[in-house]
Amino acid sequence: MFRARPPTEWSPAPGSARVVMVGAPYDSTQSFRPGARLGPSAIRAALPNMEFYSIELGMSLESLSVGDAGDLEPTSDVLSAVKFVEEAARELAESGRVPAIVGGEHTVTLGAYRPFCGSTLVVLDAHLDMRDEIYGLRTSHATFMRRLMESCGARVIHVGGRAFSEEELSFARSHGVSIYTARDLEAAEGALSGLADSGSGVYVSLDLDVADPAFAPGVGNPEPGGMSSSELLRLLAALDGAPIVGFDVVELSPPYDPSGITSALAAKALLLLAAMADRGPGARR
Ligand SMILES: [Mn+2]
Repeated sequence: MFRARPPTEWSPAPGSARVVMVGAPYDSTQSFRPGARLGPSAIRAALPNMEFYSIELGMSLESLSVGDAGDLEPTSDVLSAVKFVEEAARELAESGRVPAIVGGEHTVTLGAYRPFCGSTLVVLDAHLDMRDEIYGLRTSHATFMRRLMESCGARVIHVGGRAFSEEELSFARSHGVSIYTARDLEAAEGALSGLADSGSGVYVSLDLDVADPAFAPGVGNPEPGGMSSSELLRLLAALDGAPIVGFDVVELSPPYDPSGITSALAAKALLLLAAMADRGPGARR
């Protein structure tokens, strides 16, 4: 059993739920604005205050059961953080659950996705995070996608991007990443919608900075020119019916979210993803 702090009270015990959230309170490689380690607490504070109805799915989510396994053991060592997340995700997957990893910086996806190597990886993010190295680190929030693709050979669909370096673009192109930028949301919706018919599992990684900073100011690396919260929820809902095997919601930085709008968006997105994962494939509205 992975080591975690005691769960909070908002949801049923992990015992009965198919989707189980795990807090990954790490941000030690953050290069700009720290604070993502406080993300899990902020999402937990927002969750019970959200209305449990989804206009995107056209259904009430009141019967949705999401377990909460608490937060993983704290560490400032990035490789340990990735390992802790991988252990938790693997254990949940092996017991037939859908892990919902709540970050924490985006690096946690490196561990969260590993049990699902071979699944289609849908990443919603302003950034590619495919540098080979940054500030002397080979495993960081800005390089983890490259490490992931090197070790897992994932089929990646990248949505909402708008901040790329030449190095990253060249790596992405040579590795067959499907890129739908912040200007290509309609095409992205079609691609995500098509995953309902995919045979393999789908893992979804949501970096909240994919939304415009006007809608999600509380992130580590805000990047103007992103989608609205409404557009984000609509895009996520295009995954309804896809075989979602796991997902994460990352980069929420509560110190930069004084009004709480970013944590509200994070909680809403988490509920939507959990509802679709809980319904499973073939449940399209
Ligand atoms: Mn990002």
